[in-house]
Amino acid sequence: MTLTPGVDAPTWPAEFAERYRAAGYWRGETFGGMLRERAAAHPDRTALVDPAPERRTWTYRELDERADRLAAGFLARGIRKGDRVVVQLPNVGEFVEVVFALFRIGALPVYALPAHRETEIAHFCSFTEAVAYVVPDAHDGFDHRALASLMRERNPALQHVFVVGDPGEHTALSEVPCEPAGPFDGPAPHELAFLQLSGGTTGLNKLIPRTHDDYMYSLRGSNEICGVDAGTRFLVVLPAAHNFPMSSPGWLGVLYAGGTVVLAPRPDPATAFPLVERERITMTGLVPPLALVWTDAAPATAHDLSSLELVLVGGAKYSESAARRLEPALGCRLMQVFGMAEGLVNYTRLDDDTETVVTTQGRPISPDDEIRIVDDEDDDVPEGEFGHLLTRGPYTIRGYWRAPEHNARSFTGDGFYRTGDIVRRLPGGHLVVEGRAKDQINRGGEKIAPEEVENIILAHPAVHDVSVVAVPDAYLGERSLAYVILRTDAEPLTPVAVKRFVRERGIAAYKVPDLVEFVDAFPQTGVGKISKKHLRSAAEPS
Ligand code: OOB
Repeated sequence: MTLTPGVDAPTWPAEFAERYRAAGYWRGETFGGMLRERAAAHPDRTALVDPAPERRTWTYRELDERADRLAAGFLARGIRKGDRVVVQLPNVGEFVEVVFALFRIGALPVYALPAHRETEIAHFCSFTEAVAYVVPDAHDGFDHRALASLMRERNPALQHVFVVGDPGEHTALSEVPCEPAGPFDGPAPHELAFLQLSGGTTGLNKLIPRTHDDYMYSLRGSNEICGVDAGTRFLVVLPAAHNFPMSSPGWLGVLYAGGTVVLAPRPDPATAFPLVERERITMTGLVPPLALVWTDAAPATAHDLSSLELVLVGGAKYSESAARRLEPALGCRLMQVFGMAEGLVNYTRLDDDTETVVTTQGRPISPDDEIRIVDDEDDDVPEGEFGHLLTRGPYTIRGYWRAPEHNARSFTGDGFYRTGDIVRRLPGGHLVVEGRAKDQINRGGEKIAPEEVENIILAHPAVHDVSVVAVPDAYLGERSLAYVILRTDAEPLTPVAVKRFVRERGIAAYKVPDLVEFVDAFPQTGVGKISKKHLRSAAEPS
């Protein structure tokens, strides 16, 4: 089955596509072809380093050959162009091998995060009708093989489970590779490359269909802005499946430029600082809470961090005071990045002055990123004032995958994406993120859709109603608080029991409410709906 954008999701109208091609943004490249070209140009350069438990390296030639052999193995097992494959791997070399193998045959990785559990994985498998699921044997004390068995039982379309490590009843990934029979009938550049996850506001994650053409442009633009070249040595600290460490400029950007990608198994300074020293890391990307931890730990470290040239910080609002401390502590440049898996990415620039870098979230990659800042009626606000950020451009999707109703709400009639962010624009074009209109919790860069957690808590027999809101937190920026109304006839519950109930339902740990409070009633809005704004302000420390 061939999946083209436009069939399963709205795509760019022809006149926009023509414009983006004519401007040189979409150059007709594919990821499979990109790796092939790099391997031909500099076969012996190191592409990838997986330092743990023992150091493994891949040259560009080795990565290319490995992707070919895995691609051939996937094909031999019946995985075809357009098929969806849920990939849930931590930061290990196999992650990069697997996604390039899938790119090469045009099967679509669906990027699950290592923290996802039964609730999320069941949704990805059934909603995408995935034919395969790729997992580690166990990670962070969780046995992924057992979850995979459950998914196979429930999803007849799910034919294969490939395991990195001990496969149990499934197939070891190491058994898959075989000799390619001939050239692959790969995807066209305008076709889909993968499905990325949206942060989500309503219930379960929406899926974001990205094409080879559009994503490749965001990489090229990011590389230019960040100064990525063949000498870049990039440390992937955040989960490699997330859009930020993948493409801003991320491991894909660095491979595009012929640099070296090093995968950190964990993000803490005790793990990352020795890697920075040993691997002579020049660049990395961090969410604000991690940037804080690194900033605090750096002055006392015995490790040599002098190779670091640039640290990108994004995913959530980075406080100005924390931003001011990063450059002196780490001895490198800071760049703020305000991006979204749906497309638009803003960066401060290497030649911006310090004030701009610490007080703004940057400006868009492309001259053709269209930005509108509007009021509640979709009318443009006066220049410099706050409003809702809408955007359209050469690497911003025109719609989620198989979600027509949601698309009607999330996009304007003329194709602008409603980001849900409240911003204002400075005269030079830099954006300042002032807040958020969407019902989402940004817990240190990890996005939580309150509705998803509310639905789980509502399933508890003692719960009459629930509302999950964000509360300010000095370290994470925001934490989650569940206000719970118990049934009048129910036995009293404790906060711990509510949290345990959520955890036992099988959901990513970061979505389990940090705080639980029992109340008799929620504050009401004028139309009788729960007023989250009210609940939030009730929770602010006075
Ligand atoms: C990144 O992507 P997502 O899809 O996980 O989340 C996007 C949302 C934005 O709409 C915004 O609400 C928030 O995350 N956000 C920021 C921010 N960067 C992202 N809010 C304030 N300040 C920032 N610097 O988070 C993402 C994707 C690519 C690059 C960087 C981040």
